[in-house]
Amino acid sequence: MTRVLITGFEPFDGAEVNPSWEAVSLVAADRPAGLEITAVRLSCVFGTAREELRAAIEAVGPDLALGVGQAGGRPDITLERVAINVDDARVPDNAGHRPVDQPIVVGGPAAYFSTLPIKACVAALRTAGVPASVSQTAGTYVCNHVFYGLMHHIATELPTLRGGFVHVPFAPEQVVDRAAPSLPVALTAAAIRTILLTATATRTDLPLAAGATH
Ligand code: PCA
Repeated sequence: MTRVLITGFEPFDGAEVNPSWEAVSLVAADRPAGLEITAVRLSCVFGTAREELRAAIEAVGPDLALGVGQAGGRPDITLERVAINVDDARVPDNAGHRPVDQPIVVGGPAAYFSTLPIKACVAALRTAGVPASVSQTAGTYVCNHVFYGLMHHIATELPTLRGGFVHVPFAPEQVVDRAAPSLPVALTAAAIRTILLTATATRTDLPLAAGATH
């Protein structure tokens, strides 16, 4: 049995839903075999979200921790490769804060890599018929903040915990009045399930080319 912590986010930037939490809660309700899943909804607030994640890790003691967030405008499921040590908010968070060029951890490394098999996850998703790719940036907003916080926690205190982050597209109901890509929440949930099962079963990542020129 693999103990898994998955997190989604509350809605932000004036939205009414956040597909990351909608999908994560579906995955937890579905109880995939072999996985003991705890789902936690994080605030979209710098600092607070990291503290909520830390408390959840302490409460659950997971083997695997996967953060999930919405990346509106992206057309596919993206496995994040790297978390960077900077907060630079395009819009205020849900507490009205808008940090610019602030380190997440003062004196911390510039970046951490995901320790999940991101290439194997992309391959498994594509095989399952779900559009997926590797992303080279998780942005500089609350998702990257939580991802960096997770990887810093792992690097400094919990070396056996495996962790990473996935961004998901808008849900269709968020884009009914504009030409923007979306993915049904049930498909996003199926994708998260596939990622968890692939990450559990895969210790050495595939050498799949998934780079980008920008
Ligand atoms: N997406 C935002 C924060 C919360 C969310 O779901 C981001 O990409 O940073």
